[in-house]
Amino acid sequence: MRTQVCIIGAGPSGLLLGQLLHLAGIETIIIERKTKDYVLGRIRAGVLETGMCNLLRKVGLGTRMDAEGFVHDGTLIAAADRMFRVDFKERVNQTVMVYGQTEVTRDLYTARETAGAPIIYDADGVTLHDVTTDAPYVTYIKDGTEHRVTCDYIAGCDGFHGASRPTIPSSVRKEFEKVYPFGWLGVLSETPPVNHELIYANHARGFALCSMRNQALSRYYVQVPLSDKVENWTDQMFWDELRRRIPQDAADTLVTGDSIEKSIAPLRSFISEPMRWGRLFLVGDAAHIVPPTGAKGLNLAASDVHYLSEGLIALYHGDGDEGIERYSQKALARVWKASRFSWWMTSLLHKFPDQGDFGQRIQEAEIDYLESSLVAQTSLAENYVGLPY
Ligand code: FAS
Ligand code: PHB
Repeated sequence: MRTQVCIIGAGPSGLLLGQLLHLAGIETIIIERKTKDYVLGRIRAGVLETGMCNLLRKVGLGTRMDAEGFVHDGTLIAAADRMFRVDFKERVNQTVMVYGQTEVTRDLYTARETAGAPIIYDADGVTLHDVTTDAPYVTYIKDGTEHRVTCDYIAGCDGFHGASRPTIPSSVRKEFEKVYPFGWLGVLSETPPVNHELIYANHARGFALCSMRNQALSRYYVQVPLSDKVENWTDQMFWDELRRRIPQDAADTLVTGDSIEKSIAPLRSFISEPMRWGRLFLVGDAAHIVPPTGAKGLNLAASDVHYLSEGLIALYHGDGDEGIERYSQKALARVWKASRFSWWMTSLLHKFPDQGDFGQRIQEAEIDYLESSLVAQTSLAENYVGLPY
């Protein structure tokens, strides 16, 4: 098979890139390791920055999002015995959209299928070849047969555990990593959200987050030790622990129910530089991971896709190669700023095993400062709603 851009991975990065390129008349093939149902079964992000919303509208996927998503003007921060609100609208005149990654991915699959553009599912042994030549290609095995896709460029949209990043020699790659000494135990339940906005809670027992997908589907998280296992937690244990960590009036009104998804995600900050090597471009989680505290992971994938699609479209439309030449530099500039914010939110709100009394007091002072300073709240707001592309 032959195409112009071979995209590896049919998660949000690969699908959104594929749709933007398709609409610009650029041929793509997407190669995905799993099935569509498996990809849609992963419960992940919940908050979209304006930039991502605009990209989805740009590819004609704004209707369901704007109808079913929830525009949030602010968020709540709880600590010890109090809770205060950071008003995004007031501070930076911007908002975020609460619309689950699962729905985003579902919409993107529908758009790709409607366009009749190819996705190869259940592709094993995906391997990238000759990426530093002008004739790169990708091989994969499906139904016991090896297939080959020759192309002009390869977009590695295959996530943290994909095949793309390792294709770049370790002598070329510089990787930055911070592994946090805890994870998030997340529960999805068919219950009404405890509040119409998100509650980020700092508590002596550990962090908690109250989020949602819609008025009848709630998403909650509690910080757990890295050694913890999801099988150690009954639903009742989860609800009891969440109630201990959120403000009393929220705990009193919390509607609990059976979990329809329950999992533990480790938290890490990770960035691999450069995001381009020859004719291979890394996009989204293939290049970087952020702790979900700042709701940035999915949104960084979107800004990578924006930069790369703009560069490839300019190139194919005869407007030069500056966009692809500057892709890695431009994408990493935004990635590092979002990583800083995600690290800061994580440091502010979680209990660190080794933080000691001084660290606890510093955290409390940081939250006191945030509560009392509109300047501090403006800084949180401008990062949370998303820095400019
Ligand atoms: P993805 O990992 O979503 O997609 C990569 C795709 O490539 C997958 O479909 C995979 O099957 C495929 N693939 C992998 N290896 C392959 C190979 N060798 N060949 C072919 N295909 C291959 N972000 C937030 O903003 N908020 C959150 O609350 C949040 N929670 C998260 C919870 C978990 C457990 C995880 C893992 C991530 C979470 N994230 C969150 C981040 C997440 O949303 C990512 O940022 C987002 O999925 C990035 O999308 P992609 O870059 O497309 O990577
Ligand atoms: C979620 O709804 O899953 C969610 C929301 C905000 C975050 C992390 C996760 O910061």
